[in-house]
Amino acid sequence: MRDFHYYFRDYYHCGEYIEVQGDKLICELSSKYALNQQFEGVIHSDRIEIVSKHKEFVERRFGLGNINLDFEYDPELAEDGYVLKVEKERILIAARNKRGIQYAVDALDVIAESRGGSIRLPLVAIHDEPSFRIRGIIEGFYGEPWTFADRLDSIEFMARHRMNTFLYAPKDDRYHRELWREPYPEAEFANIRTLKQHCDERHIDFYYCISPGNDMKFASPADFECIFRKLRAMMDIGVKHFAVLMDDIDYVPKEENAHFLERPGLAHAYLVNEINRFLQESLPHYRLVMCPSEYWSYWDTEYKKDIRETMDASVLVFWTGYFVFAPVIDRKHASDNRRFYGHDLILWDNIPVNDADRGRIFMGPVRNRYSRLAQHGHVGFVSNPMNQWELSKIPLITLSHYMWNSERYEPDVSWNLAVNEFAPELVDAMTFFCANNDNGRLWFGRDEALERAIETRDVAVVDRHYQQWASVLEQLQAWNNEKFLAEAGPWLERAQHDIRLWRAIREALASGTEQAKAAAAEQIARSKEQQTRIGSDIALRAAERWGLCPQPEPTTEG
Ligand code: LTM
Repeated sequence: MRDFHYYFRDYYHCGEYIEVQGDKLICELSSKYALNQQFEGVIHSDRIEIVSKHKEFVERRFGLGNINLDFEYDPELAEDGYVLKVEKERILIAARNKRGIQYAVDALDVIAESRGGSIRLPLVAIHDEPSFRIRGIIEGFYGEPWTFADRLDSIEFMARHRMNTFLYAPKDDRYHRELWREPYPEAEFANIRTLKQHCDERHIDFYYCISPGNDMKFASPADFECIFRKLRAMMDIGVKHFAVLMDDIDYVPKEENAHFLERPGLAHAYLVNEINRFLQESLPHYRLVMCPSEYWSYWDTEYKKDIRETMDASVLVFWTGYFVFAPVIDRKHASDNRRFYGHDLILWDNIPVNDADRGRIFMGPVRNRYSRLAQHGHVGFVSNPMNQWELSKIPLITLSHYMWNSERYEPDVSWNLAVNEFAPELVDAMTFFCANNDNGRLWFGRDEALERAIETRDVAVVDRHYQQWASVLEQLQAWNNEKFLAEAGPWLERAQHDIRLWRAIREALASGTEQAKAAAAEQIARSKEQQTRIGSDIALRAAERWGLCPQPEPTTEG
């Protein structure tokens, strides 16, 4: 029996099923959700089709469906939440917004089982709703931004993983940060327009983020006009949500800024309030988020006080947990900071971003986040991923589970589900690859058996480790995911190098000849030159511990 209890918040099933004839669920829809039906974009499965009873009746094709489907509007449900009931004679979906309907239809696809000519559905009642109202991705890292194709794929990915928000903020998009005053060139703007359209089609909220803090003149109407012009251009293509990012700048006011607004908190609140006023005048519905310069601390400051006392209450505030890469975010950090910032918060989690660790990839799950952040003023949770989009998917699946149901989240369960989803034909190999590239910012644990082997000079244990690596590499390199192979390439090469290093070490230990020792020394030297790193450098550390690393010549100076 397939078990969905981890995937859905409340899942009631007593062991009964119905069998629907045909390869597809052709759902005859009766809807009390709205008088004017607009359900385009809620189905993304080849196995589900919705035919409207009314339309079919008019076309005299009534009766073509193989199951009845009722939609209902339920204002009591949480935003994006839904109820899905499979009964003997019909399916019922209740939701409060269109995204809720989409998630319910997706859920139907998840529980349906194709059985060659029929579809089996469990008789169930599912009541599902998210922990966070805002869930998604902020493309907010330094270094090479994602490609346009990556972004389109990420939108699909988010929709399939019950995320609803994409914040566009690549640090190296010069028009987002360095050239914030200048309009986008036509080609780049056209890409943003297409991105926004895809977000609309998949019910993802698109946020345009701007980062003027490096050289903004707070008293300059011309500078404000540059910002408004940029936001206006975005509004013209339908963008409704915005963020002002004041992270990673020298935020101490100088010269005319200091004369005008003395303290950075006052200056940043002023900037955001002006933008908020502009949005209020321009849009009936929008959201504005700001990232303060002090986004990672967990104590109160004058800056936070100025923000909480002077910035408009409706503006949401980002923070990253305590420290830029927070190993732990607990209840006290969360509730203290809600109080210090004085606004509803969105956690900008720097997981799995690797822009500060370019030699590493972080394939582990999110860990150690308080299970009830939402009960302490956190209305949103977004992830800042790696420059490598394809590799980000495994950690992001675990994050999507946390965002949907943080109360029940279990890192290792989610990690396993993520690997199974990402590489179903290669689960063992991918699990090994991920375990050896766990997130060094979150998890400091090491493989105990290997650590003991290094301590006790247990060659056989290390040997088995590298035999496993050799088999894993062979499997991964034969996989038909080109994008994965391109992005993971440097780390696969590094693993190949470690295997060679280990073989040289083993040879040097076994034969003890000067020639073998020299060969090992050469591999060791090459290892030390490598930019990329995997896990805890077992072979190199074994070589160091076992006295195989050439010692530097003692200097005669002094
Ligand atoms: O985290 C924030 C708010 N800002 C930057 C990010 O742009 C960057 O990707 C991460 C990781 O290096 N660190 C930051 O400080």
